[in-house]
Amino acid sequence: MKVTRKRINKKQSIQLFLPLSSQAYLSQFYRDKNATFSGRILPNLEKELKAMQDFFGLEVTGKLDSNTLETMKLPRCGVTDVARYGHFQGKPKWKQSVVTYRITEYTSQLSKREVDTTITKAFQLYSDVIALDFKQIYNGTADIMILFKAEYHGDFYPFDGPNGVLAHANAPGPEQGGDTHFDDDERWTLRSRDINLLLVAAHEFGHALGLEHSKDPLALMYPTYRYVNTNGYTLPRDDRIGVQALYGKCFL
Ligand code: TQI
Ligand code: ZN
Ligand code: ZN
Repeated sequence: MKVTRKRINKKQSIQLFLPLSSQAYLSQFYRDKNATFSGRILPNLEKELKAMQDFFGLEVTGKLDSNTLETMKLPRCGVTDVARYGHFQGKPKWKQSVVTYRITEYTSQLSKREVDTTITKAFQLYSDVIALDFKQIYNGTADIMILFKAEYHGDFYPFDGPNGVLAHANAPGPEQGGDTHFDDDERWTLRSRDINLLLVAAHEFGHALGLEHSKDPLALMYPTYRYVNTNGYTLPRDDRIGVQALYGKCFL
């Protein structure tokens, strides 16, 4: 049999490229960043398929059904859809539906009311997208104990004066799990200058809910501080996907 190779011009070659095979599509846009293909001769694509179906709001079947195939044929942006968020080892998370928090020591740089509303807003960024509620309590032990203090403040991680470490939070868990501490040697504000409390609190609560740092520069969990306008601020996409992967979506 004689094989004829047609010469293709540029326009044709683009069209030939566009409908990637399903497998190529999944491995290009849905590859689990932690998964390595070594040792897996045929990658199990069910997980990637499910991630893709979930992302596009399709029925999550893990099977290559016609809806899924059609969606794959649509033109798309070349950026991977796999969120670049991370979870802690063992994926610790809160098991209850209401997580309590208590602020035991306030900063003198803002009014108590300002701190309370800012902390509430930071938690709201998460409760808006997952089925988890946060409730402030004023006595006893809360799940998430919050304080503002400089230098030594009762744990093995004393703060370091102005700049450097701004705050830290523990991953979800019993005892000190979720506890969140703010370095009171920082200049805390609700504006763009100095250190914006809402942005740092929202970042720390990401840790307190089980998120590790993200590689997505737009993510709240990206490991460098960057001021963004906090009016009408909502949780960036990557963090939303990361936290929903742990707690599920909120359908309200
Ligand atoms: N504090 C670090 C942080 O929260 C401490 C830390 C490093 C950490 N790795 C962790 C805490 C893993 C829990 C789990 O990232 S920080 C930023 C940002 C800090 C940094 O003071 O360096 C923010 C606190 F992202 F801007 F760099 C808040 Cl928003
Ligand atoms: Zn601490
Ligand atoms: Zn962090």
